[in-house]
Amino acid sequence: MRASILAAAVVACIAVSGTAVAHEFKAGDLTIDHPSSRPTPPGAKVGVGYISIRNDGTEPDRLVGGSATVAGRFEVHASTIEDGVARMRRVEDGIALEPGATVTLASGGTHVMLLDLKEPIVKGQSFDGTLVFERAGTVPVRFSVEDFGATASAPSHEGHRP
Ligand SMILES: [Cu+2]
Repeated sequence: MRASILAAAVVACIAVSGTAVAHEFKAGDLTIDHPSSRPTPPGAKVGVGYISIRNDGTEPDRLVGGSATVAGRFEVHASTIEDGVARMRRVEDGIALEPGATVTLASGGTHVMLLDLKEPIVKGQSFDGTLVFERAGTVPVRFSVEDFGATASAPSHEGHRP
């Protein structure tokens, strides 16, 4: 009896410590997979958001904006390499979501930039936000804060000026 209780506790621990627990949100034909963010150092004013969005419909849609409770401003950014230097710029007209396609906003590519942070983004926590689509409208989501170590190779967002 005692052994089986212990075994159950260990299993529960593993389940909780696995940070990559998938979560997704639906909005019409769109499936928004695993909105996530990365921890920020104290005093940081800029954070990131990563998401995967699949369009199972027959009409194109477009991600045009959003919000996050931790940030004063939400922007979609594209990373490019110019003269060997990683740079970011705001994507003014949003991200196209073609029928049947999955668009991934991830480290080193197109990403969400959370500006004017009101509080540090802390590993293991999560925060509410929205994504705004041209057709699907405003969709509430929740960003989970994870630290995958992939951030080490990502361009620093600290030197970034909107
Ligand atoms: Cu950026």
